[in-house]
Amino acid sequence: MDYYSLKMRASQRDQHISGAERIVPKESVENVCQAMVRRAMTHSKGDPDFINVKIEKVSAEDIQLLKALPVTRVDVETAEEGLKKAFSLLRNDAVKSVMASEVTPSELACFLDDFETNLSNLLKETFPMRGAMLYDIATGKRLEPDKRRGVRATYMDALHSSEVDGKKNHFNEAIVLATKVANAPGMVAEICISDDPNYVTGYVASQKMGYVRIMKMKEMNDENGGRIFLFDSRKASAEECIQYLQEKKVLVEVND
Ligand code: WAQ
Ligand code: MG
Repeated sequence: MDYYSLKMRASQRDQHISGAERIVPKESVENVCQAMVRRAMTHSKGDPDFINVKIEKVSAEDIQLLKALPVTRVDVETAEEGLKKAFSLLRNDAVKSVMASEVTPSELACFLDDFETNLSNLLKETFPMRGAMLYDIATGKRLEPDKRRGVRATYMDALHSSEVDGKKNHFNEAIVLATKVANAPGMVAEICISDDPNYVTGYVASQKMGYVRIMKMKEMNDENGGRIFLFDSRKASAEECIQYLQEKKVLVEVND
C-alpha cells in the first residue's frame, strides 16, 4: 500500500502560527489535507498570511512501525516538584547509559555533579527554539548543527489515527513524537515542556522508562517550554541520530 506524508505550516508576518504532519494511506490524502488547512485557518494565534502544505509519496517498505511507549503518570502538587521528579527519572536513565560504557568512578561522580545543573540551565534557553536541544551526556556538549533552531523530529504519525483531526491534541502528538525519538540511535531519554501558556503537563520518556506524564511542570500562563533530547555519543554518532529524527518515516501503534 502506498502512503503519503503531509506537512502543513502556517505563519503570519513570518511568525509561526500552526503546524501539523501526518502519514496516511493514499485514499485519505484529500480529507487530511482539508483538515490541515482548517487547522491553520482557525488557530487562536490569528489568521495566517502564508500556509505551506507539502505532500510526498512514501513507500510502505520505507516505513518503520513502532509500538507506542507505555504511558504512566505522576501527579504532583507544584511545578517545582514536577521538575524535580523529571530530573530524577532522567538521571536514572543517564546513569544506566554512562555505566554501560567504561567509566571510572570519578568520571561518574563528575557526571552526576553536573547533570542536573546543566539540564536545568539548558531548559532556560530552549524557549526561542523551534526544535529540540541534542545534549550529549558523554561530553556535556550540545550537538545541534543549528543551535538557534535545534533538531526537529519529523515524518511520524499514529497508525490508523482518525482521518480528519483538525485540532491539536497535545498528548496524542507527543506520544508519537516521543516514541520515535526514543528509538533513535544513541538516544538516552527526552524531557518536554509545552510552550503553550495554558498547558502545564509535560513528560519525560525513554525506551527504559516509557512515557511518563508529569502533570505539572510549569506555572499556568508561562509560555516557556522546550525539549531536550539526551543522547550518548559513545553509542552512536550525532549524524546518524539526527538523520533518523529528520528522515526516517515512522508510524506508531497507539493503544487507545
Ligand atoms: N521536534 C523537536 N522539537 C520539537 C518538535 C519536533 N517535532 N516540536 C516541538 N518541539 C520543541 C519546540 O522547541 C517547542 O517549543 C517545544 O518542543 C514544545 O513543543 O502527556 O505541546 O508542541 O499531556 O508546545 C506534552 C504533552 C505536550 C504531555 C508538549 O509541546 C501530556 C507540547 P509543544
Ligand atoms: Mg506548543
